[in-house]
Amino acid sequence: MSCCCCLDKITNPELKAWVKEFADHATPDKIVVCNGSQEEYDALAAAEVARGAWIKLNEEKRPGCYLVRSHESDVARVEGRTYICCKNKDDAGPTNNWMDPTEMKKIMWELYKGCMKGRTLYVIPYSMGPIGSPLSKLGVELTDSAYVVCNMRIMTRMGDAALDLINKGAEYVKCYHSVGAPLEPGQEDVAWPCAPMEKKYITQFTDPGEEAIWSFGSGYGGNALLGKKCFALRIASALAKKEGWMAEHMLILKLTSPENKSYFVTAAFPSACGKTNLAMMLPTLPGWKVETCGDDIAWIHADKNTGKLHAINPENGFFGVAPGTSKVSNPNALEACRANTIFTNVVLTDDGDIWWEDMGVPAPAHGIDWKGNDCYASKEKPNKMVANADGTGEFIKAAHPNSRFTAPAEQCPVIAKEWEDPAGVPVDAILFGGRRPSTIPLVNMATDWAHGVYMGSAAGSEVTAAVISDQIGQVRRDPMAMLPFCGYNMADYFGHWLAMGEKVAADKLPKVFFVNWFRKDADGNFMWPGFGDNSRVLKWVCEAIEGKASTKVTPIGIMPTDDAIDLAGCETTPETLKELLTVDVEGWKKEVAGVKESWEKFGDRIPAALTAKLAEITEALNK
Ligand code: TSX
Ligand code: MN
Repeated sequence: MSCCCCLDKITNPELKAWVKEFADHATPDKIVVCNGSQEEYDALAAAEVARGAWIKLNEEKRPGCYLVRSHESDVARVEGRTYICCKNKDDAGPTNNWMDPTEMKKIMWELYKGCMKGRTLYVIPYSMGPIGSPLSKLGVELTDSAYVVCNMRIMTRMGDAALDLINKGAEYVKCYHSVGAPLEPGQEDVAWPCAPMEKKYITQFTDPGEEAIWSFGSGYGGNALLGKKCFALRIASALAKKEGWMAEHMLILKLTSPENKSYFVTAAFPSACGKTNLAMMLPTLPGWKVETCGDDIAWIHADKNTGKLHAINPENGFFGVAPGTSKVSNPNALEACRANTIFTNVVLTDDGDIWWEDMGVPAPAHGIDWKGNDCYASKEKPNKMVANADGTGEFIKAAHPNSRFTAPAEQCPVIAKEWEDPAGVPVDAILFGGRRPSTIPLVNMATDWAHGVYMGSAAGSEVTAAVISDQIGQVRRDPMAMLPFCGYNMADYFGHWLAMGEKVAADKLPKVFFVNWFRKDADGNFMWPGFGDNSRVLKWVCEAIEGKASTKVTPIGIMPTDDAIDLAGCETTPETLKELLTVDVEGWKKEVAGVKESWEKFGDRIPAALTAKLAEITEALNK
């Protein structure tokens, strides 16, 4: 191994020794300590283009943009291969894969042996949260993937500024990542190296003082960009429990009323509920404005100065799902990825631009699909693509359903000026939600903090035909949208939520709401127009925060009266709204029973205050 002089930049002896130890074991050809500069990024991207792995997009249409196609087997997070490793299995809880830390380290250290042969070891120092904010946390990722380096540069504050802090002695989380595909001398590399499924591991070590992330075998998104799900959610949630703050799977938005009063709202929804769309929404209500602070993760602390809960977005970019992102659903996201963006697994058009399903523009006559095959506009439907050159035959998914754009947050046209405030933004409201075609009303406010925690624990989405067949119509619970991301026992996590309610005065706590944009009528049509019209619900949320909303007390919470949601200029009829705001008592009895059942796997670890809240709601429904 040619040990390069740039290791001299690492003056923290502990960091240097750790890098050297891993390099001696993984045996890369060389080591590069990343500085985070544009030049470094450009050179890495150019090298990937030169070896045929990346495609530079049309500089007029998509300046500074690239298309990458992953291996067909490496397209999403791998929950079955994701582990929480701590000494005590019960501390990981029944919803996480667990292995003993010593045993896992033995397995993975063996996998890392020689794994970077023929490759470069990149050292990525990074900050989750603005550089130097007291709420930020540092990490160092060692990786053999240039794709990871470039994506981490967009998604985190990466490079010299973070290294400076670590050199000065700041704490950091140690992260190993390898695609798990060593190159023998003379062996030609493939475009997207990765390991077979049985060798993939995404491991979080969560014992206090032992926090670390070891990832092997996958190059994709949440498996490989270790600052995001692995650090900012799994490791951070475990740290937050210990240190008295919260790491949540939440967007953060700033809402401004026509009276020019601003509110900060966080929201947690399971996947496919449109979190990024809500974070960047264009309100249809005149005079209302939504600006974005973050679209995926919120770190929340009790603030000593304001006495309120404050949220920061630890990320620096958006790693958004491409299909469905359109001028109608999210014009701001489209603008954010107009330039300086990495696209993964979308369609390449003949003019060097990109396309995906439900982009709101007709499919190109010809393109290259995410697998690298020719695809063609369908003759039958101009918004779909097929594999046949004559435009006939079955529709294909020309962009992978989990295809992504990696775009700098600062490019979002409605990024809030507060988005990098080192003190975070004061949280006025927390929304939970899910895709619930029946029973769950459009909006419902918690009576108190414990009720809000109950609401979060009950979140989930109904399983649709697109997923697994034997569960259609059933609710898949995803408490606080954290099921795949909580770094410890979720029953203890509910307890931590309850404890956070004690950290600030009751009147300074955010109000908690449950929303449902996805109710369907008997014919299967959506009853609520959603998207920008959700501003009508947010208006009521603000009125409720001010104590000026028109409300009714119901067995399930505090709800708008039938005329309390502003429908001016909205296609929804008052009759439909009334239905969206009716408590379906029989449906709710089943709902509460479903929540209770979802708690069974936690045994008596479920906090008593939550059991009491469930009993209270049940009793009110039976009255
Ligand atoms: O993101 C969505 N939001 C939040 C927007 C701020 N989606 C897309 C979900 C997939 C990521 C929604 N889909 C929303 C919503 O509020 N609502 C729906 C359901 C829906 C879909 C289409 C229509 C109405 C509702 N109407 C027409 O297609 C004309
Ligand atoms: Mn997410």
